[in-house]
Amino acid sequence: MRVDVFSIFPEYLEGALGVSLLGRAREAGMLDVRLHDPREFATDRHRSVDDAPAGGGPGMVMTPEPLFAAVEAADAPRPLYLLAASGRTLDHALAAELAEGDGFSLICGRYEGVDQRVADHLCDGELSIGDFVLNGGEAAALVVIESVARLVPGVLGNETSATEESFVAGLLEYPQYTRPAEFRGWGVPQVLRSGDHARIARWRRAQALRRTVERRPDLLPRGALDDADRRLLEEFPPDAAPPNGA
Ligand code: JEW
Repeated sequence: MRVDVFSIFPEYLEGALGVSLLGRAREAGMLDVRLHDPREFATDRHRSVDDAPAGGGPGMVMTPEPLFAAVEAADAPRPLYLLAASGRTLDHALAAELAEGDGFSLICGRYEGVDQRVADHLCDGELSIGDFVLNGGEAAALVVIESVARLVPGVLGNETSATEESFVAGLLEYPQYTRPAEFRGWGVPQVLRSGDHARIARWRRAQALRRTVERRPDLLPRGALDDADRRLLEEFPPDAAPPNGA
């Protein structure tokens, strides 16, 4: 998968893209991330990439010429998205859609934003990562790349985990525990130490269901819980007292 990113702060992205899952995927040749600095395509003697807003107002706006030139020189893969707080919000379905393709590209703005002609005549769409304002598109680009790359077959080390986890199943994750079996008096739930794998699977699904109902009911289509789900929630009531009475 090829991902081209356009940013005046390529070093901001390079660090994060070089480590852990993304770094390994790039080294293994599964992920071909190319960073492009539009400032290299600025033509004035100060290498400017911003100018005053047309019509007046505070701050600066990114100019279209260096961005168009950088995208055209790179022959950037499509779709090409502008990161913006006003874009379509990224979710699992969009990440999965992008992971199915051979690549995509991202433009990171800075300042008060990017000249509208970049969105209108260069990009295929605008992407947001949530309803909050960042100082620029770089942090959002990393979120998009990480969420997509881990769905690309062969990028994640553990092939099964991306399909079993939350949002794929449409539910929040069940709680995870590890050793020690007791930490400062707080135990690992007894069911997870029982060795009864069928019961563990039922407990985990009950936890995922209850968490989703309580924390993110918007994720559950109305009437999504069937009778089997309701029986599971009854089998594992919330805050059940430990069997040993501790
Ligand atoms: C985001 C790119 C470029 C994405 C998400 N937008 C905007 C804006 C900014 C400052 C003042 C006014 C408007 C900051 N900004 C960005 C913000 C992406 C840019 C400039 C972004 N939140 N924020 N999901």
